[in-house]
Amino acid sequence: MNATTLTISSRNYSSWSLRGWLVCRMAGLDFSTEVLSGTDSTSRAELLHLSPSFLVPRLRHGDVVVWDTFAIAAYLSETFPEAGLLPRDRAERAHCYSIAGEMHSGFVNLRSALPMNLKAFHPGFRLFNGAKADIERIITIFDDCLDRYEGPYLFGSQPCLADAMFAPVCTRFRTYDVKLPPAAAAYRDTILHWPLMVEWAEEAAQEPEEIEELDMEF
Ligand SMILES: N[C@@H](CCC(=O)N[C@@H](CS)C(=O)NCC(=O)O)C(=O)O
Repeated sequence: MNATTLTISSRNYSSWSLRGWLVCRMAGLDFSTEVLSGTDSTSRAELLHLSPSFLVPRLRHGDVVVWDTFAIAAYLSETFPEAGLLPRDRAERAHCYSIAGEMHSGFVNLRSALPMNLKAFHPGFRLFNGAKADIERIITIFDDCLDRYEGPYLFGSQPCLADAMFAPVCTRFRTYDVKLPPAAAAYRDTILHWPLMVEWAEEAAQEPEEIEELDMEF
């Protein structure tokens, strides 16, 4: 087994697994992916043993163990500084940390009302006001970045940590048929066609059918 292992849960439902996997791939890490479903007691016991937070993603890189998406990204950007996980410019990096941090700690209404589910499509989905406020803020973030750094990714021509953090949101915009202004819609499509996202979505499509308890933010 590869000494470098990323532990994740569902590819279809787990937005944090997706973010963790994206940053590992963007860093150029050679790793194997271990999927723990989290729905049966054996998997949960295994997860508790592997990840002190009881949450995925969790990365083992040789003798280093790191969990929580932001910590994994920080560790990878420190270990592979040339991989471009963060913008080179200090002010841009501060901006990237700020919006990635907003995603990591916020948008609770969006996350609970519009859970990631790559296989689903809900045309005309009715949004409640709390989720609308989150979506408006995310559109402002996208517009601001695309305007300042000229796209097609949030900080210019290459994807960085911020794109990994917002990638699951772009899948939710498609799943729940969220109407977006043109620049944000173009960015959503850039993310959905990002080769790493296409690869992840293809593997998610192979997962066993929907598990009801998982159809919630997670
Ligand atoms: N803040 C954490 C959130 C991680 C998280 O909530 N992970 C979910 C899956 S998306 C999880 O492990 N849930 C527990 C379980 O599946 O048993 C991070 O950034 O990694």
